[in-house]
Amino acid sequence: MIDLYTWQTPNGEKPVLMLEECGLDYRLHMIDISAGEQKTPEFLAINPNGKIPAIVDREGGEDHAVFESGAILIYLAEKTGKLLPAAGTARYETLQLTFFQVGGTGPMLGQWHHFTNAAPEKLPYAIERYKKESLRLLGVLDDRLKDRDFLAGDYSIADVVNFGWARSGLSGLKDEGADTLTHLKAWTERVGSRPAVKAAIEKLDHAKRSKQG
Ligand SMILES: N[C@@H](CCC(=O)N[C@@H](CS)C(=O)NCC(=O)O)C(=O)O
Repeated sequence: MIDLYTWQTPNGEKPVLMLEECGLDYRLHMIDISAGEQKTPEFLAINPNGKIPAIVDREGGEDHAVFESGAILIYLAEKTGKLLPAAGTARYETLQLTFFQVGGTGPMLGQWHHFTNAAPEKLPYAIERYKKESLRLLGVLDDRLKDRDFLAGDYSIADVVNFGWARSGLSGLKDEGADTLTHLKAWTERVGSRPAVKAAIEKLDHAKRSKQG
């Protein structure tokens, strides 16, 4: 059994999608980041970085904790042999598009969102900088998808990791130019129609509502 500690955010939904795709048994523990539950000593013992998501794999005799969403997806892919080719060009194409997300669209869209919606002061330079870079990165994905169904050949962890942030960027930046990214939009619809993705989104939504009472 795998324990998953997460919340309903684009980073938090990635391992839920992956666990559903892989058909693994897991327990969902909702860590309310708006209430600071990611900074409790119990959670910091699992992820000293104090951010969701994290997993503890309790199978195989020894508990194994993994944090960082990209590392969690690679861990689960290697555990099951699913969604990450074992070797060769296809493996490195998948990994490069996975790292592209965790080091690119995630942080850039996260900062754009922060400076646009949360910062106490409106800083036009910061808003413009993160908007421009987010749109550029989403454009790279859009271009890649102009002649293929999935980001790295067959459906893979590259699609799982990019899905939530692409959807959030397309919606948040719709009036700022993201509405022209039609290949990316079609891909989010393709990925979003997968039964495992639908199940993951529903479970996370239900778990959040139950937690909030
Ligand atoms: N690079 C990390 C980012 C994780 C992250 O930023 N998590 C956010 C939610 S999306 C979080 O826990 N925020 C609460 C905080 O920073 O205290 C990953 O991909 O797992």
